[in-house]
Amino acid sequence: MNKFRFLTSGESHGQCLTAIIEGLPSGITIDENFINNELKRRQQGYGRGERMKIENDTVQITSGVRFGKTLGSPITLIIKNQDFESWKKVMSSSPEDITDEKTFSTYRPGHADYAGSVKYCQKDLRNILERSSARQTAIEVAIGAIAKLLLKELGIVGTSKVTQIGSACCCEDFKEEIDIMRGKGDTLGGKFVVLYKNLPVGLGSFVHWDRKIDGKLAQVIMSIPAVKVVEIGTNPLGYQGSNYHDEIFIKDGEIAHKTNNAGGIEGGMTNGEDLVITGVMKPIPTMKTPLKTVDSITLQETEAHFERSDVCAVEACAVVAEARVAWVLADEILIKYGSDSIDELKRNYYGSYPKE
Ligand code: EPS
Repeated sequence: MNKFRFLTSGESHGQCLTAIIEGLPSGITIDENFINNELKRRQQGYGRGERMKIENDTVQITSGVRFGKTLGSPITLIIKNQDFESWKKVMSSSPEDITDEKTFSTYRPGHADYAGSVKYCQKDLRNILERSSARQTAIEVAIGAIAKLLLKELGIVGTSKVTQIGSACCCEDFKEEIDIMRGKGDTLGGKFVVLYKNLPVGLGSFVHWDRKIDGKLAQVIMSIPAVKVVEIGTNPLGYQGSNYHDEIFIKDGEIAHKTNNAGGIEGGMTNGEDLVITGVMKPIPTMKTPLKTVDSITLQETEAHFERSDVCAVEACAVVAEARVAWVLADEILIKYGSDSIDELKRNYYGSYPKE
């Protein structure tokens, strides 16, 4: 069972996004500035849309933390949607406010609109868009920041970077690609890499499929909106066993691998090398130059709904992926070394073989 557990709630244009996190030990230092900086990173990146000019994502911690330290009780996080001011009536929970404003019925190909409306029996696709929007990744990054603060107590740190936008693999060309697509009313996807360092050996397990850490990591990356590909380590296609697998040797008196094609995971467990995960994000399906589609009410062929969107959000996606990997690592740390206080956790962690 998961030890680092949480639920999120909130619609894209609703009042706020909320999370309740449970399972963290007491005594972890919680730096609100760090969380807010992670939120800022998610909002940035060339190609983001008008919404990011409205929002200034900052977290409010309403439980579980006192004087900058976790209490061991559930932590509640809230991020207010600034845009809610313009959507109060449209997003009202009261039946008295019912309105046709902002309803739409033309499915956006590639988004959750069609399957979601069939599944939840909705004609107004606003009822699908609101929760399926990538807006919810803001609160996920705040949860990831809390997970990162736990990891930081043990010296584990993560970063990410964008390695491809459209067909451009060199960051000098990213802006140009995005500008061309903006001019066409089109969107662009891309590739990103997440890297975590200083991991212990043995997070995850080989004994059952659902305890393998690579499977858990693949799930959290694949379920980010618009992600279609996840790779761990070097893509093995075209390699022979002899030049793909990472030979083991003694380095400065310790066991190490000569290369890291496995991306830090062998047998569903961390092997002490850097964790390296690549994700590919498809182009955002909400497009200014709309695709052909069908209207869910008239069943006539028409053009897809567009309000506003990002041209490219791969940079934001990389930050979200970094946060989600932190969830998994924090969970695995708590499963392996778990305890009620950070002091106890550190004793377990530093006292365990083979970490000194
Ligand atoms: C997002 C907020 C959304 C979108 C984007 C991500 O805001 P709005 O719908 O008001 O423009 O900008 O989500 C999508 C494009 C999508 O298709 O889900 C955010 O906060 O990251």
